Amino acid sequence: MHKLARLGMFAIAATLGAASAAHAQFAKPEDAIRYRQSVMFLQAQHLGRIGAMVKGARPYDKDVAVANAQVLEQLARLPWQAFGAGTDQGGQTRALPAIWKDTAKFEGEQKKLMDNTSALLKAAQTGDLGALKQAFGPVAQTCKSCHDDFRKD
Ligand code: ASC
Repeated sequence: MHKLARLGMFAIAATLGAASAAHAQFAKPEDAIRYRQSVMFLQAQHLGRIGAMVKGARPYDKDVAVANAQVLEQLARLPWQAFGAGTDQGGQTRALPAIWKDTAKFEGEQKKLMDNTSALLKAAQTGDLGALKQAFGPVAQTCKSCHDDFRKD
């Protein structure tokens, strides 16, 4: 195959790969549930690492803050595609029916998390612990407000 044609095929494959990651289809509802729960597990881990510095339990380290904030910014985009129709599993998870009823509000929480994690990354990149502390609150608060409305207990 011509070099350029091969390059073109690669570009198309790479684009499709990125698109399918962003619009993942799940083989079965259990996979969607495991996916979103896995993402939220990671979110708790990475937010916790920044939280430890914000609360003074760990020494402040700009590089650690940035690395974790980068992961959080990416993770914030991921869980939502895994809340598709038919993934409520008859109330066997902590996902509340409001997720599928009050879609606009749920999407508002999604946007808040994406915006607040982007702000957290920018704050981390300043290297200023005070800025990191300020940006940490809104992220944790968004976890909480979304769980209050859309998660059981
Ligand atoms: C976490 C976690 C949450 C949020 C929330 C912040 O680490 O598991 O649900 O932070 O507690 O208020």
